[in-house]
Amino acid sequence: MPSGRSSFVVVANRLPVDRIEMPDGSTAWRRSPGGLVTALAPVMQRHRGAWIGWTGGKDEKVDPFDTDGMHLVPVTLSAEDVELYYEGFSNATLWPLYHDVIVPPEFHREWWEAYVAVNRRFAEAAADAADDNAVVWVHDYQLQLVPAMLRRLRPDVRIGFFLHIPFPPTELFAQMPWRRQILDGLMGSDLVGFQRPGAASNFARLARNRMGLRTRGDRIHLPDDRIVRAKAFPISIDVGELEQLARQPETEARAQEIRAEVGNPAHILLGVDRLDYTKGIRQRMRAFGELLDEGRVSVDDAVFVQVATPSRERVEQYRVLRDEIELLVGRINGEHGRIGTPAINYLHTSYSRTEMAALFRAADVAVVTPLRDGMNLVAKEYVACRHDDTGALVLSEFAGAADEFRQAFLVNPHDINGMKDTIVDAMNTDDRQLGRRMKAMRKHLAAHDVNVWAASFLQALHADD
Ligand code: ADQ
Repeated sequence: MPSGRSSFVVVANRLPVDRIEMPDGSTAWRRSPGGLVTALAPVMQRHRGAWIGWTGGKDEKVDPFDTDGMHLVPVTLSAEDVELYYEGFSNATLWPLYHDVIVPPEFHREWWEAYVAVNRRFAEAAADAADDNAVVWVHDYQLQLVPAMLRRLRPDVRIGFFLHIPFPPTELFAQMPWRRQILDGLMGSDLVGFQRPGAASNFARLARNRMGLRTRGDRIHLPDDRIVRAKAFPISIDVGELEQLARQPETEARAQEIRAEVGNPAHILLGVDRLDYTKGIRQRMRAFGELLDEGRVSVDDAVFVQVATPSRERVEQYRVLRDEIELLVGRINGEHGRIGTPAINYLHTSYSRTEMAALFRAADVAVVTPLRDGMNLVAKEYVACRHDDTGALVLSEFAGAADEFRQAFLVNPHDINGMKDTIVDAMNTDDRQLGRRMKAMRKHLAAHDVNVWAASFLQALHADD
């Protein structure tokens, strides 16, 4: 058995740091923004934790290093690994299959082989980093084979797996040529966490129907008497940190400036997404365009701000999507915009947390309309920033967040007419009613931040039943 080092090991596709180039040409690492690392950092610090992940570069060998009280262990990916394992199997096979085949998943044997090889590399790195009887927490769809591979190498460790994206119904999952291997991979875990209860039951149903296993409640019984539990643990954000940022006078000043820059309309509608076909950006733009066509809203009183972060630009479907959205936005602006007042302010860029908080403060209506989404943190970020109980959240019922935010203006993003009516409704609802809804959502969010999420997953992983 390898000599272990950390009693707590996180395994994720990416390390929780971004590379920054220093003026003298050297490289430094800065902690990435985002809730996952914020939630796990204290646990990591308490347990001399190790984090296994990729740096994001190609063919890059970086020695393990320590930062922020975490021991980081980089896994090297070759240019070919990036193309076959990451862009291919992870983002052009698994991502579309798990998101209800909005675009057709591609099945290629050489992508699968690279996925197996890279998963093995991560599992071996985890086996080397884990102390005797350590707890290992594996994250997301890129690493579904790691639990079983790791268990074979290190039967002593306790293994948790969390899937950040949806887990599809059995009829869709069954399309996967390597479905049995993926189920076997996940069954190496002691606990498999999902965003929504429906995903956990999809998984249990597959265990019964495809693997012939007995299930009872959230427990799946394996032939070797081991038990795998499958349960929902809805992820969240660092509510306190974001709310504090939103309360800063500079953030409020910037929010006012943004409002002025878009012409101080009565209503600012906001969309913030990675530019991904799962996010329903096109449907949302169409709905807003038709409202303008029909004269139900006008550029004098409503402006849409759509921030679309560049994403996965080497994957064909993402390039096609970007062209389609930009064509549609151009057409709507050509028909309805005026000099200095476009109907849609479209920004294909990434922003700092401060600018994001200012945008959330500036927006009267957040329009979050994914066709399918594991959770959707943008919905939670908007609610966290509305500390004065103002603002309306239009939210797709196909986002995990819809389970928690029942007081949002819920929509089916495939139903363009329904979405149009709901957007108009959200714009016209009176402040008292909006305040009641926002207060209820904020109360729920305050009691369910990302620390609660991490603690409840780890507690369940430690518990025997
Ligand atoms: P994503 O699909 O990336 O996450 P989401 O949950 O919305 O989706 O998180 C996106 C994050 O990026 C948010 O924190 C948002 O603020 C930030 N972001 C988006 N656009 C930005 C921009 N232009 N500039 C700066 N920041 C921007 C996956 C799953 C989700 C699940 C999360 C966490 O697809 O369903 O909620 O993981 O588990």
